[in-house]
Amino acid sequence: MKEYFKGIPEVKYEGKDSINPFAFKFYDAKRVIDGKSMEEHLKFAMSWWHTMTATGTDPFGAGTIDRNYGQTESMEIARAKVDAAFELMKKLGIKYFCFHDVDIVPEGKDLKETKENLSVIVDYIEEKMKGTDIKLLWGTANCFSSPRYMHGAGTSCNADSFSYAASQIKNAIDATIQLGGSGYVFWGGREGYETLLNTDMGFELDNMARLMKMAVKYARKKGFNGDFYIEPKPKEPTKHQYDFDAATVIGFLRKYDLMDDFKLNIEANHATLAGHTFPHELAVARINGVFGSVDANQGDSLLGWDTDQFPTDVKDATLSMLEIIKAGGFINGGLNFDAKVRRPSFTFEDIVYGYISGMDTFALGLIKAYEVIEDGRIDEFIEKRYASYESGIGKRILNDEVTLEELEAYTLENKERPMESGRQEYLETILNQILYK
Ligand code: XLS
Ligand code: NI
Ligand code: NI
Repeated sequence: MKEYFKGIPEVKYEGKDSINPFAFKFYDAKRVIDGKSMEEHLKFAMSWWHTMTATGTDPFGAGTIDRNYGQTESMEIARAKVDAAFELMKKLGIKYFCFHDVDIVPEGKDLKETKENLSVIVDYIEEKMKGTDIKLLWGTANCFSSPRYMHGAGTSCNADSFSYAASQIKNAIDATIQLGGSGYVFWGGREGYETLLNTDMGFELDNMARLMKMAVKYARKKGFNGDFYIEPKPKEPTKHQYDFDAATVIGFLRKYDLMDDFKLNIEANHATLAGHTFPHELAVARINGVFGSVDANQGDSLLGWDTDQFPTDVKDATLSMLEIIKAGGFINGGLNFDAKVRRPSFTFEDIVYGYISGMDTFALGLIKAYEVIEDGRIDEFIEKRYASYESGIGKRILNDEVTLEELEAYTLENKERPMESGRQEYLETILNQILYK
């Protein structure tokens, strides 16, 4: 079998003092933390699009990265990509992957040909998975790149585009089921609008929900019992994306009665584009019972777009892992690196460095999150902060036992209790103490 990532050994854990560039400094897959190994906690996944397919193009320039894997014919390239992907996952010890239909196969001249291409490559991937412990985390359909989706897919004004998207989704669901995937993602790349001058927003959202309901009905009929996910993003490519943030998506799911089948796939860089933090979006999903999966990456505070960099911010990873742990960890979901190397980082080694840095960052985040939990001072502070609800009037409020009139009477009769400090600065020193010890 041809080797693509030449000269790159299997990446192993060597500890924090190692200077071997092809070793993990913090990710020790089998190390057990709170009854689960690190690999079970983190469920790292490889994104096919950024890792196997993206060439480094940007709006100002051509690709810098060769993703043809020594082949010239498109189906041969697709096959070689599968070989290279499995080699990379094995070398990195990554057990999951995620894909869009068009990442794994070339689009044919029509739907029929694309469907045939898909079936050939999905069979090949299935074959390749045998004898490995590599699994599909989730599949999805790219209903945003083709010109036919210029007005949207599920939200298009053109019923034939809606129908084409539905067909693509059907085939991507079939592929997901065939490969044993535990999730199916909707990311609404063109589901939004530029101007209300040409848009009936209510009509478009009703149609989006129709498409999702059809997808659920079809997949459940075919025996899929994994999760559907919506991946919120506020903008890019459209100005107003309908799935703006976690809270907006939850409102949509409730309105259209989709809460039983859908969870959220929270992406770090999308959170920051929405003016939130990644932990905030995770917390919104958690408290509404729809935390599902994660697209890990990071943006750049000076650039206003989805730069999809490999995550390197340990503090952010720690606070995010705290939320994920509180949400009960990953069940059907996992931690997909929706991240790509920078345009000048065009070699195969760079991809490996990208994954090593992302995996080590989240391994450290996991370790530090448990240290924060074990330390207990932050959780204890939060708990105590609400102590006025443990007895007296506070308890009666929590028990829904009082009315506005009763609260007025209580307030007239009683002296207000003194304020207590929020202690943010003190809590920040605790976090730093744990992060840098
Ligand atoms: C784009 C999204 C996309 C989804 C899958 O910004 O992150 O990559 O994860 O369609
Ligand atoms: Ni994503
Ligand atoms: Ni993204």
